[in-house]
Formats: sequence, structure tokens, C-alpha cells
Amino acid sequence: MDAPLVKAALRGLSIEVPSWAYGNSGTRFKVFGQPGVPRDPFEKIADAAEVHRYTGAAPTVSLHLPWDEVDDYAELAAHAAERGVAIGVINSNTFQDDDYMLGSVCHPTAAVRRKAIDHLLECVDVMDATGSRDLKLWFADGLNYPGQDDLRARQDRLAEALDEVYARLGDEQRMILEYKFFEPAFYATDVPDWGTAYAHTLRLGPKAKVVVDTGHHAPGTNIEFIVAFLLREGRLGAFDFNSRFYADDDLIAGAADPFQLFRIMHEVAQGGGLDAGVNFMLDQCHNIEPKIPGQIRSVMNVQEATAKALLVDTDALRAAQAAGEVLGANAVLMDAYNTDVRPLLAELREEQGLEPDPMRAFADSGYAEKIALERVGGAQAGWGA
Ligand code: PSV
Ligand code: MN
Repeated sequence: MDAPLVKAALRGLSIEVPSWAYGNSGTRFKVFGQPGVPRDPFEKIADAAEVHRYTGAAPTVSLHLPWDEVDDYAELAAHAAERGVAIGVINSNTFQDDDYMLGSVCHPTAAVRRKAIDHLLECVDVMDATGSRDLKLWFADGLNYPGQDDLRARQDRLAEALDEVYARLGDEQRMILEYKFFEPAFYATDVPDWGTAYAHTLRLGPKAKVVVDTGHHAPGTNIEFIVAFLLREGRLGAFDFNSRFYADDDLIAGAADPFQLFRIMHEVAQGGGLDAGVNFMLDQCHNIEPKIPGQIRSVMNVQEATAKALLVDTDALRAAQAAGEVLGANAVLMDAYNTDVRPLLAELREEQGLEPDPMRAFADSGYAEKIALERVGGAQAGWGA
């Protein structure tokens, strides 16, 4: 693809930001508070709107419930619209209540399962109010010890819960199921991998899709294969982008392994995934770096990986592949990866009436200093608060 076509495709790339990226976060050792951190969902959306203001590529914000619970979701949606953004995916939370110690929808006790399912159904009510298309389901359910519960019975309970939520979805709504092979459970999780998620979505029907969180795989997993496969089957619903070095580190997308992000975006582009209703979201926490710039940098990293993926000379690639030219085919891919796309992206931003360097533009805006002065008193939002 040549530069004008790459720019045209990038204009259509939206990267969703998570409301929780703007709250304080940390590790089990320490949460370091930062000045100006939002105290409610309205302030989180105001910060998210800044990311869109300077990148032009982040027009939607994911909510996490109950972290972002408000009395009036229509008011929150209107607040977002006034700032030029919209509410995106609704992320359910069935992992932070005492009742969920042994699981939520897979819990051995029916009353706990009922409570968890009711929360998921309420999330769909919120989607009706916000106009959100997607309900994201991540279950912390699992076991720490062999024999602790019946692995098969837990799958039955999971299927039952998913059936009930699926039946509640409107015509235009979807549920997207996230998998994770460990944490908080360490022996077995109830949706450990893409195969399990895929099998459940297949049984449910076309409104059920799979979420690929890049931090939820064992080291060395070929994530781009999973992406290619799910896209081919029409089941890739969303990404939770982030970087990992060791565990589910939730670091800035493309920071640990920009080449992996490129390989993923290459499969997305090849599989028609830029135009298939896939939600590209960041699922990150900025523990030690400032949060709004952390999000801006992440959006830019996804844009850069996508630009490189779009620059792949697909005709040359196909020809080399068909001729069995191993090194030739690899070289086509590497040529694209090694291209410096920053000037192209700067040009695109200028064409869109934006500053060419979003990081600098935000730093110069004085917004960070302004919120640090204004947001005094009240309780700062945090991951899980
Ligand atoms: C779980 O680790 C997860 O990736 C899920 O998407 C949660 O909703 C999110 O993190 C919370 O940060
Ligand atoms: Mn996630």
C-alpha cells in the first residue's frame, strides 16, 4: 500500500481508551498517587477526551462497572459527547466482591452465580442507556488447588450464565469473552485460553466474540496466529492492548515488544480486521508514568505498528511466498517493519488539523498543571475503586 492509502486507512483506525487508565494504580506493594487524578467518571472522561484531542484517534472510552457507576448514564454519555468522545465498551466486574472468593458465574453456590449474572444483565441495561455495542466479560473464576472444585461442572455453570446473558442482548449488541491463563487463580482458570472462549462463542451464536488481551498468554505464545484464526472464523471481537515482560504487566502497548504489535497488526490488516467491527482497546495501568501522556504514547504506538503493517508490499509478499522464497518473503515483512513511519503520521495529523507531535502538544497545553490545581479534595479514583 502506498503512503496516501496508508493514511486513508489510518484515518479510519479508532483506538478505545479505558476509563481506569486515568485512576491511580500500582502493584500489591504500593500505589503511588499522582496529582490531578480524576475523582469520578466525569473527570475520567474529561481526561480521555484530551487523548483524543491530540491524537484524533481515540474517540471512545471503555467503562468498567461498578468502578464507573453513576446515577444517570445518559448524562455521562452527554458529558462525553460535549467533549467530542463517546462511551464505548461496558466492562463487567465480577471479581471484587467478597462473595466472589470462589468464583462468580462458576461458583459452586447458586446464589452467588445469580448475583454475578444479575450484574451482567445490569451491564446490558447500561449499554441500552449509553448506546454501547459491546459487553466485555472477563471472569476471575478459577481454582488454586487441584480438586478444589469440579472443572467440568464449572464449564456447565459458565455456559448457563453465558446463555442467559446472550439471550438478553439486543439485535445490535454483542458480548465479547476474554480469556486469561492465570491470575488471580493459579492452578486453573475457567476461561484460560482462546480455544475455550472460541468454543463458548461458537455455541452461543454470532453475537458472541472473543477478546484478545495481549497480556494474557504464556511467554512465547504466537498471538498473531490466534488473531489470524479468530478473524478467519469471524470471531475476533476486540483487543485489550498492553505490554508484558513477565506477567499481565499492563504496560504501554508496543513498549515491550513493538515487533509483536506489528506482527499482530499485520495479521489484522491481512485478515480484513481493520474493517470488521473489531474494537481496538488499551487495557493498561500507568503506575509510575503520567497517565494522559501514557495513553497518548500508547495510541501512537498502535498507530505506528498499524502504519508499518499497512506498508507491507502484499504483492511482493504473495509472490515470494508462492515461490517458496523464505528469505525474500521475510525481507518484505522486515522492510515494512523497519520503515520509520513517524513522518507519515506527523503528516497525517497535520492534514487532520492536529499538531504533528501529540506528546509535545499535550505537554504545552497546560492541562496537567490545570487539573493538578483544580482537583483538590475528594477521593482520587483508583483501579478497583
Ligand atoms: C484482567 O486482567 C483484565 O485484563 C480484564 O480485562 C479486566 O477487566 C481488566 O484487566 C481490568 O484492568
Ligand atoms: Mn483485559
